[in-house]
Amino acid sequence: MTRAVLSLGGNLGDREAHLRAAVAALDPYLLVVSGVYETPPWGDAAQPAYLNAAVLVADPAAAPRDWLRRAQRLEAAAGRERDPRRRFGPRTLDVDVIAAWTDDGEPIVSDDEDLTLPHPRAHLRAFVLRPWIDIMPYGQLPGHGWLTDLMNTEAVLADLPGVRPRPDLALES
Ligand code: PH2
Ligand code: MG
Ligand code: MG
Repeated sequence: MTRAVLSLGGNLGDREAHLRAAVAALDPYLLVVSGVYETPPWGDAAQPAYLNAAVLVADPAAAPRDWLRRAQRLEAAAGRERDPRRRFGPRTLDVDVIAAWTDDGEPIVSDDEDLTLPHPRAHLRAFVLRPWIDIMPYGQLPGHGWLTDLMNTEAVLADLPGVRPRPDLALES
């Protein structure tokens, strides 16, 4: 059994439809879905605003690699195209495995180059932490401590004012 937190984001095409389709496809594994947030593009300013959300998923049979494979399948279903020259460039849908835990609640650590767990930059990203804290208010990012503390770091505080809730786009059915 593994549980995982997935970060969902996209800024091309029908952003809301891409998030909805991903959440619908994850339905068999879905435990909790965050609110939707409109967020300024991080890392490459010349692109539209993103919609971001986070989900907590569980599967008795899934290893961390299975979450990665499922994430990539959802990106492909949204017509994701990768531009190797723009690492942080625009995309229809990005699904990142942020953290995963065993059945016993032990954090899974991996430095595999395809799947680093926990995600190496999650602690710095308001667009990951803000939705995540919706679904795990007492959560910790393995290796970095309480989400509530991470929300108060300089890097995250600088970006938080730009992160706007979109209650009109609730993904939960
Ligand atoms: N994802 C990126 C690059 N920049 N900015 C926001 N606001 N939200 C994202 O999900 C995002 C980003 C690369 O994965
Ligand atoms: Mg990403
Ligand atoms: Mg990604």
